Amino acid sequence: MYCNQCQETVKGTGCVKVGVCGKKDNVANLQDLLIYTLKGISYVSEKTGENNGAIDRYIVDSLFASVTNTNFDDKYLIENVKEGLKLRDSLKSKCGGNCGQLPDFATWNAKTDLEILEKSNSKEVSLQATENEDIRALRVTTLYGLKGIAAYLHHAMVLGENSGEIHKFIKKALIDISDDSKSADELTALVLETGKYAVDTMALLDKANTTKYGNPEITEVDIGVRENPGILISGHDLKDMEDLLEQTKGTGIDVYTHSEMLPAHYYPEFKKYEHFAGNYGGSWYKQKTEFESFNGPILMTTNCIVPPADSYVDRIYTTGVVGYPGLKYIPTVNGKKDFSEVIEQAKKCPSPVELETGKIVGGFAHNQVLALADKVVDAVKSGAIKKFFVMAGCDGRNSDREYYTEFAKNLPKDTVILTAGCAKYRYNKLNLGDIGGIPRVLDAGQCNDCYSLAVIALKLKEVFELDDINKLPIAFNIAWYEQKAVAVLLALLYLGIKNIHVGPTLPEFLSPNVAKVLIDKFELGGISSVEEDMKMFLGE
Ligand code: FS2
Ligand code: SF4
Repeated sequence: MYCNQCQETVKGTGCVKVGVCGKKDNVANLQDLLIYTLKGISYVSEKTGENNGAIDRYIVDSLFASVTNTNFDDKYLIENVKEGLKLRDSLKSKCGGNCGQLPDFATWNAKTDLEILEKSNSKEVSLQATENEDIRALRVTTLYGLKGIAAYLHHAMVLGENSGEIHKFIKKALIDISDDSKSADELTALVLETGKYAVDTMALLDKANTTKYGNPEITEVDIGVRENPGILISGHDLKDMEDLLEQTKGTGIDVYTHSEMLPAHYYPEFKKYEHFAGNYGGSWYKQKTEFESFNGPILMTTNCIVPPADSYVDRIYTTGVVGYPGLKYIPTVNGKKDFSEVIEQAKKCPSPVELETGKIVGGFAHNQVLALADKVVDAVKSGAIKKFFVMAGCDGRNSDREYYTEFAKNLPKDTVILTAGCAKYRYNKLNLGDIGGIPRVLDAGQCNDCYSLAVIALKLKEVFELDDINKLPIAFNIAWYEQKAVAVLLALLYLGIKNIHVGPTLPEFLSPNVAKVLIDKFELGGISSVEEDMKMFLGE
């Protein structure tokens, strides 16, 4: 195995024996083979001009399954590869067995699981197969951006929104990153084009979420517990959230959110459920202790799942593209998910152990912030707000992320943090106060709601009649972990935002030359110490 797709990769070398995330070598290799299979499907689809919804869905879900902390199940991946080969070969039949010269990813085949495993271990399948480090870096940057796009597109599709243009781009990009004739310049352009489609996909998901569940609004979310037994739901899938709330109505079971599901509380449509009790715990990496003390069943709708501890392995369920060997899985049958097994188990469980009490405030997505625009603009004009800090993105296990807590604590009191994603858990319980009634931490929602932060920035640019978004009093100090954050970063670059600082470390998969291009063109930077960075951001 070789995997360097997330921030926690073993520094300088990538994960080679087992992932820091817990991914085993066979799973890492099978994920690479799945990508190889997708390249074959995309290639044959373009060659034959044939395409259909099943192929698009398959590509999107397979890319999503390979995102960090999503699917650790080798059997799922083997079955997925088999399905991909069938889809590819059904496309090939459209050219009557005469598709011309085809590359290996469009022709290879396997009859047994063992052959699939052997192929997954071969050199040509590895993402490292590209020898030139700059070409390799540009290819994987595009691929990781595509994985993030696919995750967001999956959610939009679940809610009935779709885009042929985005599917078309994903297939084209999968072909281009396999095409040896593409130059570094062409691949650099492809990386930036990936950013455009990341913006489009986040906009599509925003439309899907707000059309179905209303616009997020200012909401106080309880972080204590009630007396009933509960079900904890994590991940990003709002349709699962809705279905679980519907199916638990009147059962005496309370529903709590964990990690990235917290923003579900901000949507008007979910407020009607009296048993929607609050948020339990913090960000994804704390699940080993927090799932234990929760006492009831846990439903993982997307990443981030970590290898479960024995103390709760019998009460954690996966669904959608999430997988972990041995865990119970809730399938979709005739377009529906039946959570009755989860609910029945919850009835037999003790109520959750209280971890904390109080409330946190969120719901500052674009519609809500724009409703407060006059207040915000006045506060900027009067000097009450000197600067906004976009501190969105991901959280992670490593202690160096304490930087973000310290940074938030040390920000001057005339600054406001704009956040989205699980990065918020580093500072959303600090009680940083408000500025004339505007909270100093404005949480827009999940990581995909970084789109909201971009919409807010563009609106402020318009209100202040600026010709360049970079003239706004906004600094970007972003934390990344997995590939959705790569898509978000590429989206921000595409929108022309410069001087974004990314931490706790810059992506290992960028070669020195590719990193230099991003630094020169976009003034992309890393982080250093809180003190140094504070001076740098505040221009002192
Ligand atoms: Fe956090 Fe994990 Fe949101 Fe990422 S819960 S790092 O999946 O996508 O953000
Ligand atoms: Fe390592 Fe991250 Fe890949 Fe897991 S996803 S194997 S931690 S680089």
